[in-house]
Amino acid sequence: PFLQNVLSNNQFLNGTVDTQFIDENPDLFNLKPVQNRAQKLLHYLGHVMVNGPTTPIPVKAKPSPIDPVIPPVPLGEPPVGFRDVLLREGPDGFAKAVRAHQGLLLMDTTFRDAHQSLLATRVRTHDLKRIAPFVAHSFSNLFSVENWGGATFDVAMRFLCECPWKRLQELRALMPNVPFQMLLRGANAVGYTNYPDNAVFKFCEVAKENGMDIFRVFDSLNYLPNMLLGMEAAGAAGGVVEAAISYTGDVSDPTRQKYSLDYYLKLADELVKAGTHILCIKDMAGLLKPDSGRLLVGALRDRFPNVPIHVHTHDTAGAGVAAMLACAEAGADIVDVATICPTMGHCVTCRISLEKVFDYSEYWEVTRGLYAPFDCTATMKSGNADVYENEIPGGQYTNLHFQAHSMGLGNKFKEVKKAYVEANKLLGDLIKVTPSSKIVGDLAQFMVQNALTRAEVEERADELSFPLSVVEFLQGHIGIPHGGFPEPFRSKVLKSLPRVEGRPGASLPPMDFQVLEKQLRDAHGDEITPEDVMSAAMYPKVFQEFKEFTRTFGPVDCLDTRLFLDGPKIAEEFEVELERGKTLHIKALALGDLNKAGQREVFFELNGQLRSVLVKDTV
Ligand code: 3PY
Ligand code: ZN
Repeated sequence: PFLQNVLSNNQFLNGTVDTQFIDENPDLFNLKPVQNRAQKLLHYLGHVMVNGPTTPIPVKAKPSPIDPVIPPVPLGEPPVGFRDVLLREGPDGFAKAVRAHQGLLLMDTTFRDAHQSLLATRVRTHDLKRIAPFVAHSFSNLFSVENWGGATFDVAMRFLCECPWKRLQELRALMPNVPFQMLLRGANAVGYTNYPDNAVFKFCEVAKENGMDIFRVFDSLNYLPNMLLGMEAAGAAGGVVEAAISYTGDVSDPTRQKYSLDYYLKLADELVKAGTHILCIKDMAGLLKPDSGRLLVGALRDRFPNVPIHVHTHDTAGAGVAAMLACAEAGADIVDVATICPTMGHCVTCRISLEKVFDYSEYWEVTRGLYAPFDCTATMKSGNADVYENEIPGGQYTNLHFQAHSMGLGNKFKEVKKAYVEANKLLGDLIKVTPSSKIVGDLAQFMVQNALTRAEVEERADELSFPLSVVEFLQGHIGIPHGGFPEPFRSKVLKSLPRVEGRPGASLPPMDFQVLEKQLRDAHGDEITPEDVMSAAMYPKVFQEFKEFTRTFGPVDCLDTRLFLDGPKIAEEFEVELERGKTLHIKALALGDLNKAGQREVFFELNGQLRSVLVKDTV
């Protein structure tokens, strides 16, 4: 009868009970842990004011001082969208409706891949949430919004100190009408290595429960058994399966036929046979030239008249829009666009209001300014057609550029790109996308650091200490590349090291989620959710650090991005909404002198009361 604890139970508070009452009412001690979120956030802000941001900053630039304007959104529910079709008809009916739709459909990648490539994946849930209702109301006829998976899962916890699941839940509530799409790295789920099969299945199940709709499944080597595993996992969870063929080389170049039209068509046959709802060409490096797109998509269209075709590209060399329009003419049903790449405005054929696109672009243009410390344009001033030669995928292209830049060597990037080409040849000309792209990149950096040419690496392969990722790749840890492993290079590197036969996940023991959950409860208390268990399953160490960070610094995802990255200025007043109806009013007052213990006291006004925090000065 009593659902109140000792702090709220009237009978208990009035003292009209004896001790037997306590035994009979265990709810009395159902006490929530003390919530001192406000003090924790002050601690965080003080820390940033004294020591600078907690997240590594690749560029010496400050977040812009200009605040984004959120365009107005009408009251009431957003209009009906494709998600309503999906909920009504299920994945098969949804795919039919997409194929039957007259005119080109768009997926907006602004919430995931675009900022993964241009802003080092750093866009926070805070800024996504603010514009989400506008997207739901203004772009209700989108095929989907890609807002999850890929690198976002790891980066959310590691660098943004926020929960990736919470992002999904909050966006779902704000955008009920537009399908959500995620990037699933096949048997690597949202990580960089193969996971046990049951982890991939469970991950998809929990993602679907949290509101994910469409799973774009790829494998970094286009290794069919890995792709099929990811597709099965997404399908078993009740998701829409979008099998994605990663594209490399150039189908229209007769001199480059390792990845020929025939290769892509045969792979597509297998994926369609396996029942994919949608077929995707994933051009992660922006290599698909208009003519090649026309050839490839045209051939797929003829072969699979009933399967929706979706094309993804990048604009590294500046030919993205032309390629997408060529693919659309050749029969693609859906193409990917973004507003922080200049492509959405170009695809005006898609019954999307130009005026709304302007408002959307303006929001992102200003919001992008907040992420200046991560903006690739700080160091990369233009597109570069050299991507046709080095084939580096979008996210990695900007990453490697940042790395070379931070070494302070302007020419280093050029050198790394050249080494990347050579490393790729050494490894047998791979498809390059996470994680195979990282393996090629690691080998390239190894070659640059040790001033080794390809011939030297080949010759001395049995004596060099290669990066672990390269050795594990050759052992077969992520699958088997098209055309097999390079010999005699592989044998020289591996010598007697064990080789994985076939699909790596098949030989991994299943993960015990009950044991994992118990370990997490022991370490972090009883508030562990099924979503937390999956975070820990994917990234045990990152999750552990994220929980420890939150225990110290509180829900930093509630802070505005400028405050999160740069902290407040002295005398700055601002508000932090912890949850609906619970807002903190904070003013930064002063920064104390360094004390003998190497600390500074930072003074704030919190809801009209003086508060201070002691912060160790580590600068
Ligand atoms: C990822 O795996 O994160 C990608 O975006 C690949 O293109
Ligand atoms: Zn991409």
